[in-house]
Amino acid sequence: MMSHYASITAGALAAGLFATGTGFAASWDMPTPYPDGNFHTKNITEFAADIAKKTSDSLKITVHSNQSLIKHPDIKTSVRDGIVPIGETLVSRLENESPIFGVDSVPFLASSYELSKKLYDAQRPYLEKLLADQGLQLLFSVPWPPQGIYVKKEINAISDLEGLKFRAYNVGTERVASLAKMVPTQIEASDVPTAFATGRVEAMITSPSTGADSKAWDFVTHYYDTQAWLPRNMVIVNKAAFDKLSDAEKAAVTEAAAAAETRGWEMSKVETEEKTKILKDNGVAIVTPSDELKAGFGEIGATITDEWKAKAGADGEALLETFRK
Ligand code: PCA
Repeated sequence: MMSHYASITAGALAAGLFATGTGFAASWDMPTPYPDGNFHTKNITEFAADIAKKTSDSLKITVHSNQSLIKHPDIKTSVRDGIVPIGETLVSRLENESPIFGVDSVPFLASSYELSKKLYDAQRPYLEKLLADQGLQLLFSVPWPPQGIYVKKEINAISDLEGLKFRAYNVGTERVASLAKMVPTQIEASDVPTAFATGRVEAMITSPSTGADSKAWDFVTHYYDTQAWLPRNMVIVNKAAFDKLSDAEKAAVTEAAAAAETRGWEMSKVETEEKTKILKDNGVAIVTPSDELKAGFGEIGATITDEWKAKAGADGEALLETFRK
């Protein structure tokens, strides 16, 4: 575990966590999971620049992208424990803590930006409560483009996926794999190219963004544009670290977060088209799923929806009711 934090010194951390609100400039290290070129990272870099500007550099955030400071599975815990004051994670990566975190990855529940926004609005109070219970505060949350299937062959039905080694990134994608009789393995986005190159996996479901980031044309031939769900990332802050900021710094963070959320949703929409074109330009066949494939995936979605409802209990029911209003 320590190796993840090797690149920051104890002194730098102490300065980041304790020097705020006392007239000294604060510097915050911010681990994120995805690469520099990714739109989420670009948005966060702008968020950090915005805060530096608004506070005349009294609060400086250094973004450590691509799991370079802390591995994705450890980012939430590290922010909770105050090892770092702020970080980004995929919301649904936390589904094993509570089903509420995974609602954005239930297939076909909310597969447009409009519905994704409605689902976020419905989820937000529960999300904030779950995070607050761990001393965490939600700053903003931005969706990935809709999720599609990457494979090395033509697929016309779910049965064509049977037996494939499938790259998963959360509980929901593991469940999709199991229901399609595939064999799931959890792999972080930054490890996708190696996982395909070494044969650990041979198919995945993700966005055109992560497909383009990982140069999917090197290892697959087809992209099935299933538009199954739009999973979101979130930026969270350690509440105790936030509370140590001056009022002006707090306002700068909150305002920059609101701006980043609006900007991020717009970037995501633009990204969908741009990155799908990049896949195409590099020779990946962009395919609209056949009716049979759609129907089969639809059934998997219905099963996962029922399973999610059963797991998520009264809170889940209330969340879905708000969403459907
Ligand atoms: N990219 C991330 C999560 C969803 C997405 O589109 C990934 O593949 O890990």
